[in-house]
Amino acid sequence: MQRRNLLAAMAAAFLTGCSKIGESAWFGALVDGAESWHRGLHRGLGFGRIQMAPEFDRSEVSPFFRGNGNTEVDSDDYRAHLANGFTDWRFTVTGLVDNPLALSLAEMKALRQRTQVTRHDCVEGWSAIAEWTGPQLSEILALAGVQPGARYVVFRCADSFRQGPYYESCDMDDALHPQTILAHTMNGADLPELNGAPLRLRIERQLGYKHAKYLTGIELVTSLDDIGLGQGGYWEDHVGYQWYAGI
Ligand SMILES: Nc1nc2c(c(=O)[nH]1)N[C@H]1C(S)=C(S)[C@@H](COP(=O)(O)O)O[C@H]1N2
Ligand SMILES: [Mo]
Repeated sequence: MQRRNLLAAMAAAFLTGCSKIGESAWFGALVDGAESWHRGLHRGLGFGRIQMAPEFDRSEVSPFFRGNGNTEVDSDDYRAHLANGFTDWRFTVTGLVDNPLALSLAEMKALRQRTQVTRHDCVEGWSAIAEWTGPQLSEILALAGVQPGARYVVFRCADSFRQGPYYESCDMDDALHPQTILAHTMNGADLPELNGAPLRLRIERQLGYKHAKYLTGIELVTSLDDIGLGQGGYWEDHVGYQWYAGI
């Protein structure tokens, strides 16, 4: 309905001339609507097939994978966990689930694992290929039993920037995608602090900032309105990055 109104408004605007584009209501609607168009188009192009991000050969792994954003976590709690190999660390699954979980790293590693060699693309203009291993997010969601009202997964992180802790979110389509994994292993070794120890999200059809590092847990929610400033992620809230960062 919204799209039909928009198309009608665009048609009307073209008929009457485009001299005042910036002032017209439909221009604002187009800009606001661009993100959902992107999501619809990105998903729609697959005609119902699951769209997989490209995977590479182990021989194509980049010799150096830089750290970006926070590359250390400035918290006593985190430093204590790092010092003892994350043995008492727990990954929590809360919100709209039948069975809230608190999984140890050993438990995460005991689940069925997926290994994938993928390219990370950062909006700041660099890319790197690495091999990632961890359970699929879908496996953890199945264990927890997602309740019908859940529409988004919110990813909570141990690190903070000036305005508060980093966080991210995705919808159920990306959450259940086969290449969406919680990686504890990078290029065959434990994930280093630089790249998000002990656990980071790999959400391969989206840009770098969606790949939350230093995970502490996830929350299943109906709406993102009450999470942070309501835009679904730290950079979305504070610098206006798009929530849907499909590539
Ligand atoms: N918790 C947390 N996750 C994060 C960030 C961060 O600063 N904190 N930076 C994001 C950005 S912008 C990118 S490009 C990648 C960088 O991952 P890397 O440090 O492994 O290169 O992590 C993303 N996830
Ligand atoms: Mo990034």
